[in-house]
Amino acid sequence: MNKYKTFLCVPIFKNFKYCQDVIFNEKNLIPRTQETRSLVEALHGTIIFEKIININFPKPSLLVSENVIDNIKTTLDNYDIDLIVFDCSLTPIQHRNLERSLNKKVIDRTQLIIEIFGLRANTKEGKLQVELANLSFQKTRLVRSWTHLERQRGGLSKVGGPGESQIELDKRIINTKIKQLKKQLEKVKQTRSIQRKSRLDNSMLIFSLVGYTNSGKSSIFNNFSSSNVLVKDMVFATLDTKMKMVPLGQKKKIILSDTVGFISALPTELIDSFNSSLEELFSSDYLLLVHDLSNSNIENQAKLVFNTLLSIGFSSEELEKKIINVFNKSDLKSTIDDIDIKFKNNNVTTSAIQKDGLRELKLYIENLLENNLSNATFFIPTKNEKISSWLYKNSYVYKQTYINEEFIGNRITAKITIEKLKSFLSNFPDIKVNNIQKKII
Ligand SMILES: Nc1nc2c(ncn2[C@@H]2O[C@H](COP(=O)(O)OP(=O)(O)OP(=O)(O)O)[C@@H](O)[C@H]2O)c(=O)[nH]1
Ligand SMILES: [Mg+2]
Repeated sequence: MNKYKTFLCVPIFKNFKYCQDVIFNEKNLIPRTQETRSLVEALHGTIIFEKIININFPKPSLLVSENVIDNIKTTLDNYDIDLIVFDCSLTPIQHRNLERSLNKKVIDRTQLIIEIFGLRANTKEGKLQVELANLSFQKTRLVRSWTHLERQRGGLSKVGGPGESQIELDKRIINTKIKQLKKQLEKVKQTRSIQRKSRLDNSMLIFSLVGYTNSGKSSIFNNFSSSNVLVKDMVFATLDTKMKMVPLGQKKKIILSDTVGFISALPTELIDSFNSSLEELFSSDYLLLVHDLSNSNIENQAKLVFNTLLSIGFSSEELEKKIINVFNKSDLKSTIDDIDIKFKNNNVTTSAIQKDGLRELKLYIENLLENNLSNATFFIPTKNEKISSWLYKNSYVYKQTYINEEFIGNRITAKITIEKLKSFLSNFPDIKVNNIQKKII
């Protein structure tokens, strides 16, 4: 595969007013640049040249000064470059003028991330979401001036295709397409929601692996579920949510889900589009928040994940109950004493690669299950057999005895979650239930 020979420009905004995102300041330069290199790599780019640009006041028309432009031009004369990546968000005007002045294809961080999502999306829903994000982005950038890459390589972008950016895409056409896509997405979402409902109609608790991209979520998922999800030292290796049943000790089972990783300055176009992938998280009983212990930006990454979870609708109290911090990559750095993150006390330290701490994590989960389950004995009259099947579906039944005395029917002993027990009691108020082990509030 052809690799984009890339010139990476990393702006540092000296004036805090211009760096709304925590990653764009000087302090985070090293981890941020590492992350952007990884993003470029994920787009099959090879970085030929890298430049840090200090910006006091971003120029509305060009972002940087003429001096900087001349400087970049000199580099372009000396190296064979086919793509310039600005690691920030460019306005449409800045974007167009930079391409014109530098006479090269320029993309910003937003476009970089959307393109990677475009490469990675596998499911129908994922593909529709990326297309929608891409169109929303294109809509703001109808004036495009450089088409070199599109013609040579068949396009960086899925939208348009070879040569199409030559023709100015008409806003009206884009809007119609956006409407159609939204409709299609709604349909796919409805189907998924039905599937999810049927999947959730059982007693298993759902644990979702969430966290910053590249922290090791899929590595843990694969270890627990003997799956083969792509694990790669690359941002956004996973895009589509995967769910699998994981057996634990004593006949207990959970559903484990692996989700898309978070990243700083995720394009708003994508946040909107990917809300539905994150919606899966609402049905989770617990969130296994995976951190990369070896990353020097770990606290900011944790903050970003936490704030995103808040922004999609979780409350802080809910998160406090649901989050279990998994400090992964302990083979690279083992201490967590110097780390200051929310709800740090609920934690397990792991190394997915060396399979350290995974047993402890399983035990931690088993304990949670134990605390969440109550024993109970149900007396189901023969004429109410339907209720027995409800119990089989919604609890862990481990004993059933037929009784033919003053009561005729089945005595079923089961372990059941408190929530399911509550719903049983309200749905079937006439059924006798004994030996409930836990208090129901
Ligand atoms: N040293 C070390 N590397 C690890 C560990 N766990 C995962 N990795 C590596 O970290 C990289 C990312 O792992 P993934 O499991 O793909 O991470 P992820 O969180 O699923 O990433 P995305 O899907 O991109 O969000 C891979 O190269 C893994 O081999 C670990 O415990 N120690
Ligand atoms: Mg992954």
